[in-house]
Amino acid sequence: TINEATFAATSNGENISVKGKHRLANDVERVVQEHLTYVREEMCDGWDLIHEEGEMKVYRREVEENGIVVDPLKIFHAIQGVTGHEICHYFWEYQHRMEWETTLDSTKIIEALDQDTVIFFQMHKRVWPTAQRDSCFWSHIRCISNSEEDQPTWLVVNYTTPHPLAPIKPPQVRLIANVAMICETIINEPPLNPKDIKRENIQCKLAYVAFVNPGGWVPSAAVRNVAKREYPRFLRRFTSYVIEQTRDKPILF
Ligand code: 16C
Repeated sequence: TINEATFAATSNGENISVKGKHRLANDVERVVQEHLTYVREEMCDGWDLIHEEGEMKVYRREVEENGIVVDPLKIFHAIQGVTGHEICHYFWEYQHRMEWETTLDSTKIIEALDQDTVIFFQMHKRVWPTAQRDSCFWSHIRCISNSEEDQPTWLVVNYTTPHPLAPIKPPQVRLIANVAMICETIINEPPLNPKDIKRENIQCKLAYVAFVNPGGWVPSAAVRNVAKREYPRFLRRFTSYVIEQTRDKPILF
């Protein structure tokens, strides 16, 4: 039988869903797999290290499409005392967002597709003198088991999608984002009994990947300057927030 969700998805000719899955499940699967492949690729020609701060390394590749800056960005970081699950939890959960996001005027969930996938509508801070940007994207959190012994990989992907509850209303410009946070947990000098693992034994290796198209022309130098300043600022603030929030809580593996 065709359920309502499957019919809605097939009748407009896109996102043919498998029964029991939501209408964007195939999209989510494809983009998650692309990120898992992409994050493992070597950083070679064309990538510039634009910022280094302790364990944090920010790389960027300069790319323009029709005169619009769409520079891919990759950040690698290592954070002591937190797990990949904790980092992804705080990055994905709506109720924490405005506590660490400094580049937003507002955020809201406009649809829940399943318990791990929601659709956000966000209004970004205006960068004078350019038009204000908004965004609408599905946001998916996932745990991937690698082997019995290893800690799982956790990831969050945020990927632009259109939505009837989020029409584009000029003068706002819709930006296009494809962002991933991919985390592994390392346990240093593991005690014999896993129950004895302390925060000082754990470390999260994090990769943050962003492809952002501002959705319309913005002066190249301005975008690159804002990006170079704001991405490290975001990761610094976000990771300190997670450390602060988890300090006295039981470790979430
Ligand atoms: O990943 C981040 N946040 C997530 C939850 O909100 C989500 C966000 C995705 C959108 C990321 C693009 C942000 C572009 C915003 C343009 C306004 C910048 C305002 C600056 C205010 C001083 O995945 C963390 C996102 C961290 C964003 C850092 C800002 C990067 C700027 C990129 C340059 C775009 C310039 C466009 C000019 C209008």
